[in-house]
Amino acid sequence: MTTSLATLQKWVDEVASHTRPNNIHWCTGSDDEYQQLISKMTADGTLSPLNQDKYPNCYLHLSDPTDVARVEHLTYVCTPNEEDAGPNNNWMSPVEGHAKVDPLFAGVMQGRTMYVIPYCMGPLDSPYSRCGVEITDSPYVVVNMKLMTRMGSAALERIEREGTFVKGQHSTGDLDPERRFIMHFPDELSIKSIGSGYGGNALLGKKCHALRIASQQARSEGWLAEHMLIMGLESPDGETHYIACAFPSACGKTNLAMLIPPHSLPGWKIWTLGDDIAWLHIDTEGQLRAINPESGYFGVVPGTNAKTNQNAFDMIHKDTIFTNVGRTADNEPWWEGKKVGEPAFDWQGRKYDPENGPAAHPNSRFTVAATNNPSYSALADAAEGVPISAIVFGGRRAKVAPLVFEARDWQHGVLVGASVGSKMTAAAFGEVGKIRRDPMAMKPFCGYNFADYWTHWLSFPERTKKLPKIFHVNWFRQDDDGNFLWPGFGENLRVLRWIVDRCENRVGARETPVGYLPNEGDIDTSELDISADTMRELLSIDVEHWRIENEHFADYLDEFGDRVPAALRKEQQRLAAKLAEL
Ligand code: OXD
Ligand code: MN
Repeated sequence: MTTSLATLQKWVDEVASHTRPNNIHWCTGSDDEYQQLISKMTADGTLSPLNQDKYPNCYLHLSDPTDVARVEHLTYVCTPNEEDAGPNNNWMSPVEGHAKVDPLFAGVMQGRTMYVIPYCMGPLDSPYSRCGVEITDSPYVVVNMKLMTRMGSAALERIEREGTFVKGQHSTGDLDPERRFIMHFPDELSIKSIGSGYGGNALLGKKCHALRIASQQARSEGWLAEHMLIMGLESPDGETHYIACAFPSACGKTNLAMLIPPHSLPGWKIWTLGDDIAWLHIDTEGQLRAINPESGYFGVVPGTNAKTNQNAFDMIHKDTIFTNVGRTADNEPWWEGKKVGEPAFDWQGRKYDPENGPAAHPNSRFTVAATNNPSYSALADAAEGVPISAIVFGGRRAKVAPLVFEARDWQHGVLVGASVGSKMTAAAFGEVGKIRRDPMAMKPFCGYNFADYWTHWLSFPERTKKLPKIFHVNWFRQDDDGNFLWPGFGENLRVLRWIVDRCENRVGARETPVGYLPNEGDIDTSELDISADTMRELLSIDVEHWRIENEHFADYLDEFGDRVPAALRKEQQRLAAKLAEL
């Protein structure tokens, strides 16, 4: 297969003549193609079949041990002007960026097949969707892209019709961390990634296109590309509200998006639309609507069990690619927190020995099509997306942030989102456990200067009067002995109910300097083993902690200099003044 689109053919020819593959395969996205690639990879050892009786169509990939997470320190935004990338990104000029990676691509595909993957981020017939083409020498990337995106012939047809697409050039290279770069060229709508096969670095439709490049496009076109799950909450009366929640990587977006209501809240249903990325547009009626550009999940495996996330636990029992988990003697995948079975081998293929650390890498992943999820919402495929009632920010904080609060208005909500801080997790190479600022959970993903990004967020009240309310949640608050105060998981629905009730003006709230908090008793704790004192602590504001937090945030804003929007500074100062009054 080739293409009628001359610009696409020309680019594919150019990449081929530079990288010199043995042959070129245009991906159709068919199930046969998927199976053939799986067979090829099981034959050459890239994948190992797992126990096919208990895990039909499931395979294990063990990556190079140095290639297990996103590499933020090797990820660059290449804009002509450094200021446009901002202090939140590593920067190189486009000339320097190309000069750095192009030599690494020279001849890199010799002896390999070059795969051309046309893909569509979002439903194939949605006006909000955008397309791209990834060229890669990794069949592992191809099968992951098949599970994660709408890829193949139908996407190519749309690309040929539209004539525009994001160009993503990827090679695993020699996997040497010294020759690993993830470069973005937003003005050219292109990405060049070399030296890594890991999801966020190599599945270019995901973080590189759907967040870094798309966030730039969204800014100039008046929409938002966000690191948010999308879920629907259906009440026992059959009323469904959709919410979009931004939490940093590995902070429970997948678990929340697939939440199973506890027995004590009968009649509630949760529908999953997405677990990682939301594209938000204002429709012709002024309503904010969301689509999930992806069609599969690339989720963190450890901790997934029948109690924490029954839906995920069930869906990964078939048709799943596991990366970097351990195995039982019976060849079933095994991970810490699975609660059943024993590890016999670890994620490096060694006989399991606790001295070597966990059996599954803390950032081991499952890749699975979204349709495998028992709570999958058919509206995930709706061209028009779903209307959003609430935007929810959150992070992993032991102190400071209460269980839930509501922003006063949109402008205050932008401050709430911009000041998100969270403990770092294994999803990225770096200091796990350290608190870092992660505005809107977009620190690793905003493809341009955060100051301009906040200005863009602040412009939304000029576009519509019907914006959703903004909230902040923290499932991770701890007591002085380090015990979690809130049970989390399915019980989080109790908090989401309060959020929906606030959106519908069905419940009051108490005003505090940080925002509106639930009145005592308004979060339903029936049949929950939690004392009134604990609830009070969960919903308390420690003024001293907040003052320090707000001062840190003011210092953080200073890093962005004059570009920080005045309205955001004003919100920060307003909070400082209110806290000072107490
Ligand atoms: C992810 C991440 O993989 O945020 O979704 O790292
Ligand atoms: Mn993510």
